[in-house]
Amino acid sequence: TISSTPHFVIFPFMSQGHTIPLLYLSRILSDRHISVTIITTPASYSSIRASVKNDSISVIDIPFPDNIAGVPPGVEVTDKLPSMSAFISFVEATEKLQPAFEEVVRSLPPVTCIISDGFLMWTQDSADKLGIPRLVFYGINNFSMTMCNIMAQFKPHAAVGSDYEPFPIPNFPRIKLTVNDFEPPFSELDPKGPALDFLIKQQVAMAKSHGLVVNSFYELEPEFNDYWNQNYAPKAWCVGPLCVAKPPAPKQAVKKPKWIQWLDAKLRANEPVLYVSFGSQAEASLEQLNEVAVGLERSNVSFMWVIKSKLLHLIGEGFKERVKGRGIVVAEWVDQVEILNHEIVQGFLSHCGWNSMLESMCAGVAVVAMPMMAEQHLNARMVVEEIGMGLRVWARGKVARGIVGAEEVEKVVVELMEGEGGRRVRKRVKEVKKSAYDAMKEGGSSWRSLDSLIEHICG
Ligand code: BUP
Repeated sequence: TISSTPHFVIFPFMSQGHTIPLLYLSRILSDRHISVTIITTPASYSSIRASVKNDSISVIDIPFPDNIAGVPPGVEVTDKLPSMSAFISFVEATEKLQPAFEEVVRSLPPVTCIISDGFLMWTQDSADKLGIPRLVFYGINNFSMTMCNIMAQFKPHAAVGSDYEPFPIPNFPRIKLTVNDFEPPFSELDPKGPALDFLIKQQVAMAKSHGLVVNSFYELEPEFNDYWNQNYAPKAWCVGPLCVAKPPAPKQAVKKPKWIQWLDAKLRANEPVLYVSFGSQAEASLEQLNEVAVGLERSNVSFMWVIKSKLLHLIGEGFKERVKGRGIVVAEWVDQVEILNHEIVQGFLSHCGWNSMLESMCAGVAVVAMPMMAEQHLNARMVVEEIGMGLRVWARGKVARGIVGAEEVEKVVVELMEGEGGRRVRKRVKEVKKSAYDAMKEGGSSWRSLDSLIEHICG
């Protein structure tokens, strides 16, 4: 018997930045009367279960086979992405989940559609075998997604002789790119190796899928969404920013975390705060963290720096003492959306992970862009040059992958929090915030786009 309610299986990649937006999408689908089953691995099970508990969404975990191949010695064996250095081997290890994944999907009530992360490319093969359409979740914007595809397929940067020379891409809207806008493998003039092979495999799988679910909205980057849809397939559907679907914090007075209490005190003192975080994956060097610390110390602005606990020891006790009263360092997992939406937070020094950028615009908070890896350099160009909601720090000599000096951090942070440039981008980000919410509300562009995507799948 075929049930009349559509049933979507959602399979996120096992890292925070890839899982969080798909949990929001699951809620949105559930609100649209689609029944949702999330599939994950045991390490993520309880946090996913807890965050969707009120939404009648099922969660199923499938264990990794005992030995995960390729995890380097010294890295804790886990079925979550252990660290960026293990990325390729981890992605390959996920292929071992394929038989269990297929068994689970077969055991469920009839599945209308599988939405899985682009990194889990083998799920395309499963979908083909099971005769179920697959949509690929792309956690990045249209601009970065298009660029990564072009770089892998056509290597346009082979036409230039230096890292600073813009290379030609036929009909590509406006932004002129140089090799310096990329990380390996595309920072090599002749990219090759496992990272490139991985990207190409991902694209081959994507080309067989029924569509791309993009966490962005049309009004934010119309030319780039049009460029993709006119030149590439399958169709890219903009259904974001998904963070708008984050459930509101509980009304009952649960005790506020100490960092929120600290922000409350800053609000009472009317001292605007810069929020500083480089995300859950980026691994800044000791040298870079020191430059940031000195820059923040000299800037004299109030700040909250959320740092991964394993890096905490790199920041000396002396620093925390010297900035006492003005800045705090938090080495815990925080609710970033809650912090960004706190009235007193007026700037975000960020690594430009795309979720962070969307969350910042939805909170109306301007950014200081300090990209570190993956497609973050492209995101930085997007938010600073195209959207105009932030200022950028550059490494000394503007070299890619160089160290951003303390003097640069100090200068740009002060400009964002107190200067004319800061006033300009703060005004702009408020406008962007409005269009983001408009896109997500009933009848808005992302709302309609999701509607037609559901229609396209369910017929
Ligand atoms: Br750290 C941290 N709390 O303490 P990005 C992050 N986040 O809620 P990244 C917290 O993780 P990938 C914390 O709000 C965002 O939704 C944050 O995603 C949340 O960067 C997410 O910004 C981080 O895309 O992720 O961590 O580099 O590389 O996996 O895209």
